[in-house]
Amino acid sequence: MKIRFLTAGESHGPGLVGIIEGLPANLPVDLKRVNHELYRRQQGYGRGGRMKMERDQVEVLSGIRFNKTLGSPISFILRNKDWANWTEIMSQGEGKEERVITRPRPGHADLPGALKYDFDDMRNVLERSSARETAMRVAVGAFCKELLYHFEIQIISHVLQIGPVKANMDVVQEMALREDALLKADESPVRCLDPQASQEMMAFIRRAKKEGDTAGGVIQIIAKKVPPGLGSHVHWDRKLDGQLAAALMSIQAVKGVEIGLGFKGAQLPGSQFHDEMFYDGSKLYRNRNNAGGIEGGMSNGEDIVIQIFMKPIPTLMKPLHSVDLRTKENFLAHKERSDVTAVPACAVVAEAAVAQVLADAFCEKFGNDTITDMESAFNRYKERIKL
Ligand code: EPS
Repeated sequence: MKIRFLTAGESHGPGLVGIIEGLPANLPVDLKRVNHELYRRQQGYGRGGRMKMERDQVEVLSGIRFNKTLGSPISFILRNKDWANWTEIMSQGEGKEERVITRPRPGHADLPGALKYDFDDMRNVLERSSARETAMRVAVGAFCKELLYHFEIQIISHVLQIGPVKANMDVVQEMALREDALLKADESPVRCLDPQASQEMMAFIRRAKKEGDTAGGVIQIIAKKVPPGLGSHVHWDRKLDGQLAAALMSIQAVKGVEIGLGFKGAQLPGSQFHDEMFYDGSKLYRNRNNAGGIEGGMSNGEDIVIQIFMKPIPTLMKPLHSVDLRTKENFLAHKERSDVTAVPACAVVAEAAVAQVLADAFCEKFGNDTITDMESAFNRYKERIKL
């Protein structure tokens, strides 16, 4: 592993902190672009009150000088505006025991976290398991995207399904290949490239909200212009698909990852599943991309295509059945401010996770001391394989 990162911070604490180590020196960094990624994560139809309050922006503490990386760890903080309302409840010294959580939400980290860490106030679990932490993943991913942009790699995401409402695959697959796909997805309040389905998804979210319910969905992430040979077949923990799946599954509420055609491939014979190769006189090409751009744990030069499933958020305004852990009485689960759906935001977080894994694999393949050495290694490689 060449790129490492740590995140810290509680959802209603003073702020979030991130450190990323391993990006090469002299990489141009546009902090406006980094903060724009944080803004993108805050969008999406169906989000709760918190996103109206916060204006997520990182303040960089180290690792960057004159708009370029130094090769040293980049560290940054993001202050929670909501902290002002939680100073006593989240105090690091004496404080107030208020908003105590004793009734675990089914599907949330509440119960296993309380048992594992010996807490009877599950606020101590919620504060860190909260998807607020994904703001830091997006910041880490945004720095990694700066490296990928430098080598013209683009990562896009769009929403395929929210609840039962599905996008028309013919419409979205064609649009996803266009240059402006990311901008078009950003323009939809649900990040869906099918305008008709976008409207239906929003109507579904409104219905779920009225019923005190939440909604999950399916997201597609595509990485374009990835060179072949990232990752490796030689050892299990170096396989690119394994690394991508682990990074994506570590995002709060993500419960499934498919590469390329995914589970639909189970019904096809090998002759229809695998992507045939042809030579057109100057370059090798394929008739399809069912492999999703990865063969043998390595990128193969095609677009990397991934789908992920995000489960519905477990905080319901019409709560499910639960048990009070202090009194052992049957009760309804804890309820507090939350989102009806965060699927569009999760798509932006997923882009960041993919960016981090690809940047790491890129550094492993081409070295990560300084950008000029990396460029020479990359150009030499392109020349050898005649990309
Ligand atoms: C989130 C911040 C949270 C939630 C949401 C995502 O803020 P709060 O809990 O103060 O409303 O809006 O988190 C969850 C849904 C969750 O289950 O943790 C954010 O910054 O994205």
